[in-house]
Amino acid sequence: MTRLMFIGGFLGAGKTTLIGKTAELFAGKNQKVGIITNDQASELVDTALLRCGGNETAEVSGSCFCCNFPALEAAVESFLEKKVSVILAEPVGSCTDISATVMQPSKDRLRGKVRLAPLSVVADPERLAALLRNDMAGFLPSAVYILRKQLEEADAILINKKDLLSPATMANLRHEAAKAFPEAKIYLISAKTGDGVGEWLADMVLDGLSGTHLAEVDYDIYAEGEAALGWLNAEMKLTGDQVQWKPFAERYLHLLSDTFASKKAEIGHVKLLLMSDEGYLAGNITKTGEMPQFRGYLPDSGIATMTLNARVQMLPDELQAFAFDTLARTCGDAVAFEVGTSNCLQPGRPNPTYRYDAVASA
Ligand SMILES: Nc1nc2c(ncn2[C@@H]2O[C@H](COP(=O)(O)OP(=O)(O)OP(=O)(O)O)[C@@H](O)[C@H]2O)c(=O)[nH]1
Ligand SMILES: [Mg+2]
Repeated sequence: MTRLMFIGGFLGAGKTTLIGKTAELFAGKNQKVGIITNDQASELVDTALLRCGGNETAEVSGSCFCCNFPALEAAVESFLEKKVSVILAEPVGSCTDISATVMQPSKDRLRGKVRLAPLSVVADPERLAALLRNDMAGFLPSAVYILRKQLEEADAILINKKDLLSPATMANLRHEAAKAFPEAKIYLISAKTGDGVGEWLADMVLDGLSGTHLAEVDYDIYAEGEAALGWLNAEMKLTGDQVQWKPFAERYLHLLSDTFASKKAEIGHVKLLLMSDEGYLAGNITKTGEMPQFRGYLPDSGIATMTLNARVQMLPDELQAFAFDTLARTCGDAVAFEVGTSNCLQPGRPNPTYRYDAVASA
């Protein structure tokens, strides 16, 4: 039976990177994989990036999985028709209460069709350490609440980016996370290198451990936390004369990072994808003040499309204005940009299709 795996966690924790790595591992065993991405709006960097990696992808956009469960179900069904062995699904990084609103309904509504894997929640080690120290300065308490609830409801917590950690930091984080979130099994992984991913995957096939508990979630605080983050999804065409795209993207992300830092607007995740017929370049900043990280390669050329997704603690109109002003500064006279679509929003109050108040039988 097809396995359905939900891989959640806060913005920028490494969900998409882990999904890409996991898909690679399954594909290496000749297992067909389907990936479901999810966002409040269309034009997703994650979907485009996963497709660049050769993955078959379906998108639930315009609403999160919990608030549009029928769309999630339809995406699962479409992959079942294609006879995939595994479906990997990434909920929106600012969503929580996934156990009550996605895992439990999946047990009932997809019974006999899929084997549901444990709810895996990916955590950025720096953010996790800050949360455990009660020191997530920068984010409003209601946004921090979402991160805490995501970890509370997890069956498995994956402390990611272990390639950046010393052995002592790893041991300490594992110990502290186990104390704070005793209902979850803790893993240390690097989604980037694949270190530890095999060990976690081996446990994902164990039945009976999925959606084992619910977190108590106050929807007033949750809604306030979601609304604190402005959301911008935009796509544009860039043209110039043999533009060097890597320095261009570096300049843009550095300028954006400086702009948000000067406004004291905490970054959840800013990601961009530059594409042409000859390649792609993805750039990310997951925290205020962080150096941009890049993947992929895009040769110099006169034309490229850019998809930009930004989740930043500020009003969406302001976010859009900063993003475009900063782009104009980056382009100067050398590059022209034409906006195709741009959608900025403040996520509304979560209103789940189903919400269980008890764990459903497996
Ligand atoms: N060093 C290191 N960086 C990583 C690792 N996993 C992810 N990253 C980086 O973290 C950033 C965010 O990764 P994503 O996979 O896009 O994060 P996400 O959780 O899908 O983010 P959202 O979809 O915005 O919620 C990217 O720059 C990744 O390259 C890891 O294991 N090690
Ligand atoms: Mg992602």
